[in-house]
Amino acid sequence: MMISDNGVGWSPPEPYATSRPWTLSGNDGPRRVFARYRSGLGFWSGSCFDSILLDTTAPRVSASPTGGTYMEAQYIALTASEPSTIRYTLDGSDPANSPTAQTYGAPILITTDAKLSAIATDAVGLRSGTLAESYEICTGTSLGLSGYVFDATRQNSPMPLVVISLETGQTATTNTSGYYTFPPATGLVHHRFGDRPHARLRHLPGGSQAL
Ligand SMILES: [Ca+2]
Repeated sequence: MMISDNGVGWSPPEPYATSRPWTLSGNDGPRRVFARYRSGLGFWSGSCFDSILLDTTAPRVSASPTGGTYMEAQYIALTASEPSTIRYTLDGSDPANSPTAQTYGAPILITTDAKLSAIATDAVGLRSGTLAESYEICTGTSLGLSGYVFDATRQNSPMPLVVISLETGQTATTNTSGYYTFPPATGLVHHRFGDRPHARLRHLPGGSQAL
């Protein structure tokens, strides 16, 4: 028998076998594999072929919008670079085997902080790397700051002590971890200062939360 991937150039004749490894050359896509057989009398058959989808490329998966801090709930759209099944989690666990993993169908509404992990698997089972995006959703009543920070001393470690002033006139000072808390009279506000260009307040009527 002889094998070909174009029906023109053929492999050297070899003993008949019901299966045989065959390396396809060229790019991914629909391909054909041709074969010819020789009878016991020495006559070669015409060529026959079968089709295969050659796919050696794993998909890529991306999220829009990407992770970050948002002041309102977000719809997160997941996109694969080729037709794929996308699995995801919102708790940071591995979407390949987590019990919380879900199959993506439509944009995901995120109303609270979430750690998105997603993988895409294409039609032949090739799997993307794991996409990881963190979302911080700051919702609730926003409290204005008057002048943001009016006193910051840098000698404290690991975080500077910063005095925060609200429009109500109340002030609070960060601790050495960078957290500050206003009393419940204003709605409890608890935030970490130092990792953003200016303080952003989160109003948590039900209690405090370390970000
Ligand atoms: Ca592929």
